[in-house]
Amino acid sequence: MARLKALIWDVDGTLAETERDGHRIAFNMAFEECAVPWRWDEERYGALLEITGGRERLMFDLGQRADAPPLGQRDAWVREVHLRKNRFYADLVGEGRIALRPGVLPLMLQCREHNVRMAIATTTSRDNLQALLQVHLGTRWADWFAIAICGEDVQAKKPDPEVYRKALRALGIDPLTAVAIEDAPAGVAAARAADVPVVVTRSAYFARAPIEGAIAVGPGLNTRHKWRPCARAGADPACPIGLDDIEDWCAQMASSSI
Ligand code: XBP
Repeated sequence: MARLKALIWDVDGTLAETERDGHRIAFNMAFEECAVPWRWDEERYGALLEITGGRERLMFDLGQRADAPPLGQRDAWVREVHLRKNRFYADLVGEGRIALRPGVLPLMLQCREHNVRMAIATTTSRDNLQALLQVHLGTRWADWFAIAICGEDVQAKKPDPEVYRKALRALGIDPLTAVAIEDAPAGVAAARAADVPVVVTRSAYFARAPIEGAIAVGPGLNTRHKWRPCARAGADPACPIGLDDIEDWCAQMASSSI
């Protein structure tokens, strides 16, 4: 492979456990504020994650409820609840209640040190991204990334590859010189359809989900334990995953496809 030029980060589930501990809680707070009795428990929300996009997820759920608002009012209702959800979400992450997943910051710092550019490719909105990253990377968080493509920047959300294609175009690089970091099958499908190799750091909701087409799958970037293929031999297993490991996996992918 040509040298790794960019890491493209997914956000929800990959940078932080924002689905279980953030969006889900914030949706429930919005339901309460809108005086509806529904609450999404962890299990129900996990099943709903098959639908990407918060508004789309809520609309899907309404389609299964007998007590949902009438069809003609649904769009406006969903918009209103989603807006409120995002306000609660910004408060939750703004208070620093949701940490970055272990291993994320060390890999980001290594990218900066070695001039490997970074990008964001996410289904969530720029406001939600900003709320999360300014707490952890500071008010100049955007300077860490060459480009951030968010939900409002695309016509079709993941698993559609548009978000990755846009990120590649903005970076001006060949997909095989980038690597995506994802946590879930929809994200893997989006990156693969754009020909970007993917490393999967499984999140709580996708701990056992079948993953196809990734160059490596593991439990988190903070450890070299339990990665398939194995992380760099001889390195301390307690060390986080680094650029060397990612380049090894890319090289293995390249040699197995000859
Ligand atoms: C994950 C998603 C998002 C969030 C909610 O995006 O599916 O929909 O659950 O975000 P990714 P919004 O993994 O690509 O970061 O409510 O802002 O849509």
